[in-house]
Amino acid sequence: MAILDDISAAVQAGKRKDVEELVQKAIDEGTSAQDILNGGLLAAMEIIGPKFKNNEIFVPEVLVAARAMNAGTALLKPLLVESGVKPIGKAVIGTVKGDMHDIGKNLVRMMIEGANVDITDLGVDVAPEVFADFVKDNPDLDLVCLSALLTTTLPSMADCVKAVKETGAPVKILIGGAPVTQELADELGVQGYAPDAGSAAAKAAEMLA
Ligand code: B1M
Repeated sequence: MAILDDISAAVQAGKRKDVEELVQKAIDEGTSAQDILNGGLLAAMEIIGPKFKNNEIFVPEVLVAARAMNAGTALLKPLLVESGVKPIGKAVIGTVKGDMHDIGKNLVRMMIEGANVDITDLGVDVAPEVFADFVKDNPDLDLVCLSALLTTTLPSMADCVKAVKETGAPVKILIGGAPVTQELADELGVQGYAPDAGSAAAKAAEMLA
């Protein structure tokens, strides 16, 4: 459908106003919220993710695209709720204790949100007990996402993983950040690692499937 391709193109170009206008037009023309989400907004993310991963586009482009995408999702949200389309899962994200870096974490959050996941952001410098308390307070939580940018905060990431595991809740854990590797994920016994925001959204969707 041409309008869905136009929505996808506008998201990729980061044209927030165009996205809002086109999504509203599609709604007014009777296109279902589900089709707009899958065929327009999420279709754009499927193109942006790999491009970012392959260094064809960079942080500023991804940020504006994610913002444009979120503007479109905001218009669809009430309709999706009405038509019973549920997010694919519930997640929480934060940068681990001692670490104040949040640019990458914010990108990851936006991309995961774009994959239709209900995600809460606990911010930066998040202590293990804060993650653990959130897990305990939210029994319907599926996924805990931990970000670390400093080699010195990798032990803090390990503490967060330990605290979440000790709650005994059946949540999965996804980790990432510049010094984080698949080897560390294996060592910590977590279910997921992603090297960048696009892969994190794909991995989260895979882990929630
Ligand atoms: Co800091 N810093 N910094 N810094 N900083 C780095 C990370 C550093 C590599 C710079 C360097 O020395 N070359 C270095 C770390 C060295 C190391 O430990 N290996 C460093 C240092 C040492 C420090 C301080 C200690 C400096 C000091 O005070 N002496 C200090 C620490 C403060 C603290 O956290 N306690 C510090 C402070 C800061 C600022 C506050 C000035 C600022 C942060 C601002 C902010 O975030 N609001 C800052 C910045 C901006 C950087 C650099 C320049 C850029 C980081 C960034 O935002 N990159 C960085 C050097 C660099 O990377 N060139 C550096 C862009 C972002 C999109 O990428 O964050 O990697 P990134 O996120 C990626 C992936 O990592 C991944 O996806 C993201 C998107 O693709 N990812 C995940 C991230 N989280 C994920 C989670 C996932 C999956 C993927 O699943 C849940």
